[in-house]
Amino acid sequence: MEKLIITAAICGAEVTKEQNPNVPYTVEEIVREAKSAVDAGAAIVHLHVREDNGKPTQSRDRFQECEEAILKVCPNVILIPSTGGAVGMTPDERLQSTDTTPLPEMATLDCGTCNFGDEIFDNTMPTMRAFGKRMMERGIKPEYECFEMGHLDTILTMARKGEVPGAPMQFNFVLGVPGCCPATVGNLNWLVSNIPAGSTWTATGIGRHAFTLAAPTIMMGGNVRVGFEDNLYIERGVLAKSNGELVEKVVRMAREMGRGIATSDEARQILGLKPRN
Ligand code: KMH
Ligand code: ZN
Repeated sequence: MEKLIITAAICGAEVTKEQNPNVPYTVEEIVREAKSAVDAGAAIVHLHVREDNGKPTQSRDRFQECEEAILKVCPNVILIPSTGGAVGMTPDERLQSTDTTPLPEMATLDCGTCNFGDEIFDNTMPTMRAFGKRMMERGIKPEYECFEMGHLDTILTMARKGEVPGAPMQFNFVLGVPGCCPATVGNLNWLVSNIPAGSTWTATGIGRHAFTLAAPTIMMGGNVRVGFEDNLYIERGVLAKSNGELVEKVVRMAREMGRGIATSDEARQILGLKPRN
């Protein structure tokens, strides 16, 4: 089995300091959280950015500032900026995270519209075509985020038509968002059974499912995402002190199950990215 790639989703667009005071907003806080995750064993940081007051933004300049600051202290980490942003943002607003210099190695590409709590996360076919075109033009590898079973078929059909980048594809199955696909082993197994041979995949369990989905994922040979974007607790009723603490728990679980942890360079090789140096 390949080594385990751990992604830390350090910030997200929905969670707040009121829910956990360690959620990062400022550039300094975002760097602090990225470093804590990388030091603990994360090979990848999935990045959203905020204004200093916590408002989610997809500003190209804010991504540039945060990415430069993270890379100063974690020079080898793989950054996956969000093109999902926050519910209600326009496609053009969301795509700004693919405008940074240097271009990101990867970016998320959300694979369909879905309920998202009380809101609707809007990803129409034209939006997804525009995002796929942008990533093909710029050589950015998408991480295909699927929140629903049907999202997988949607994105595989688009890849067959050449509307989004094709093999080798990297999927992130985000399970347990209220209103979307539940975080069960059966659902995960169905999704994993239906990806093309040679693909790679990650699973993200939302809220209390963070670690109950991580365990089967480690055993099934997938990769794991954790972080404040997805879950604020290290255990029932206990807030996590940092993203690093959440990553450390996955590292411990993997060690117990006999799976090694991939460095960022090893993750580049597993994901089919160009070597950094
Ligand atoms: N904030 C969510 C509505 C992504 O990063 O691409 C969408 C999201 C997905 O977080
Ligand atoms: Zn995200």
